[in-house]
Amino acid sequence: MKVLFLNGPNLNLLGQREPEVYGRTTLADIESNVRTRAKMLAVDVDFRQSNSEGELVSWIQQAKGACDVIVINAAAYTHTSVALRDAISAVGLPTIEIHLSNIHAREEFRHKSLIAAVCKGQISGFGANSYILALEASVSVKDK
Ligand code: CA2
Repeated sequence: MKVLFLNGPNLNLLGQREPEVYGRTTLADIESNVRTRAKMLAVDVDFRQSNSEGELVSWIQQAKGACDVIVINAAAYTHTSVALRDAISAVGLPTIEIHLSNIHAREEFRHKSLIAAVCKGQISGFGANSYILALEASVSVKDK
């Protein structure tokens, strides 16, 4: 089983800027934690980040036939991107939306996710552990 982790804009800055909001853990630390847990679960992981909406759309399209589940932290595109929503819907792979912060406890503009309705579910507010929870959910969501 293979899980594709996609990370959207500015997540490459994790741990380097605004630690009071997003903590001190870097995206590389998160990837390493995910890979450790994935080994225990016998899951293959592809872990990517892009600041470009188009690149994220292309990766979602290419996941068909290559991955079983997509886990996506679309970052700011969560709240704006019809293109990501359409790509997730078109590809039809089980997709799990994740966030480090609880988007529903933040500014009003973050409460709306344009991708939520085409995802299996949303994990939001558990910091770096949101990624591990999503990996574990991927295993159960795969064949449903
Ligand atoms: O909580 C999350 O995971 C978010 O997806 C993070 C996004 C935000 O736009 C979403 O509303 C919620 C922001 C990611 C930007 O990450 C930064 C990291 C360090 C410094 C600045 C931004």
